[in-house]
Amino acid sequence: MNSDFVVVANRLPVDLTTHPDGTQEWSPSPGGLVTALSPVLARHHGCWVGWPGVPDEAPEPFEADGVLLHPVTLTEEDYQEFYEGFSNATLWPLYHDLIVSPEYHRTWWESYRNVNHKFAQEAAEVASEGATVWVQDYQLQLVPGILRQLRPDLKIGFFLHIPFPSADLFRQLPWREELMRGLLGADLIGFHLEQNTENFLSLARQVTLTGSTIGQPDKLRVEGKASIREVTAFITAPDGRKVGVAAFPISIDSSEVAALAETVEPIEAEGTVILGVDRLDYTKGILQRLLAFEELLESGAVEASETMLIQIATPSRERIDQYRRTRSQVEEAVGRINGRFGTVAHPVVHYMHRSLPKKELLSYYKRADVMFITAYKDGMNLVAKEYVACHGDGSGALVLSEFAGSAIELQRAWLCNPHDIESVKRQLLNALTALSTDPEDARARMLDLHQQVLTYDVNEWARSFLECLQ
Ligand code: ADQ
Repeated sequence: MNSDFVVVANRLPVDLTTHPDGTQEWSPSPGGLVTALSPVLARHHGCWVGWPGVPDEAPEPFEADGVLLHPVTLTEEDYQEFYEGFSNATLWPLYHDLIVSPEYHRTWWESYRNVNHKFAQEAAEVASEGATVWVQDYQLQLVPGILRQLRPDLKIGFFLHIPFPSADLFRQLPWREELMRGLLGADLIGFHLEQNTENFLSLARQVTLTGSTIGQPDKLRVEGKASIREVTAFITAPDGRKVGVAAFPISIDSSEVAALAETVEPIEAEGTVILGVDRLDYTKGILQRLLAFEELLESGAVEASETMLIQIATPSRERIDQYRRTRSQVEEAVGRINGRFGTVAHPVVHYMHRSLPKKELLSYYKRADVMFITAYKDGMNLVAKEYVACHGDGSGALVLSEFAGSAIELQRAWLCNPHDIESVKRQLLNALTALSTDPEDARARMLDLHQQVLTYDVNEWARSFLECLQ
């Protein structure tokens, strides 16, 4: 069956469960993106093209919650070179402003190109004549260009979920022209922020694509400037098409999260609760957060017997060296801080290295007096929005890195610079102090943030992108 609306993403929204008797079953794994796109997928006989998450598995296309799921098979080698290698050890650090050094390997790039071909071919097969195809994220930046060649009839959108770096950084990439050409296969390219969009436009002004036929030889024509949820900037692609570029800040299904939060009890905990929730990734600044907390305990500004920091860290990309290193640094710091300030009855840091069911996560958000987010760099950071969505009563406080995309919208959070430990300590203390000495101000801040998150939800994100694409 062919579809009028196709989503292409690295992962299919499914998990493979193995039962005790050895039988296996695919079950839907709902996330923000699925929630946002489900209504559109349902309306248009939609199809989701993606990798099911297990190397060398080749399940037949199947239906889940009314959406046709079309698996792309990745071999173990693809997984290592395309996913762990080029996507997560080259592009991820490059796009997050070199928090660690990107590795450039020609074999990884070849694998990235091959896998992008696979995805594009599968999408070309399932899309009906004139269909809309929405390609997601940094793992698939060549797909728009390949798909355009295979199927010039399609309307193609691309959205990047991570930051787009400054042109100076991007220009390091040995394969920058081909990657740029891949992206320019889309009709509309979306980023979270105006800043990401400006970075991309500035790059387009600099980069030379061999074989270009417009304007000055080999130079791209760039018009207009970045804007949010409307397209006022265009790049003329080498084949003469105008490609729209704009910012569409992603969000969560805010009213659903708020409603679900109403149904859960906050976790039971004594004293003041400070909470961190992240994938265990070096971009999230978890170690820096622990160090700031440790210094506050040391100086006596925060009282160990009355405070706890709960850090929930989802295991992530565990075979990549930098991730292993980050994990051991975090765990060492947790051990040291508890060794110095904890008691048997009260470990001052509670650390969980696992993923929690959504409802359970919400019970932590609800209880937390302060949500503590110190990412060095983050495309958006949905955790900040989830926390705010759970505090419609005005309780709680948000300490947020100014380098998280969400800081642009959540200006009334206690914004900190994670590279400056004094700034992190100061804003955590300011948040704690406001809760006890100026609760009215703290409440007004949280209600403002809540209003913002409820107004611009993930449905608004999908609607505005798709409307612009049409
Ligand atoms: P991530 O880097 O994964 O996403 P984030 O936006 O915070 O970062 O989303 C994480 C999601 O995972 C949240 O929905 C959160 O609830 C969930 N999560 C985190 N820890 C969990 C745990 N222990 N148990 C269960 N769930 C947990 C990338 C980009 C971001 C961008 C998003 C969306 O890096 O910058 O905001 O995509 O575009």
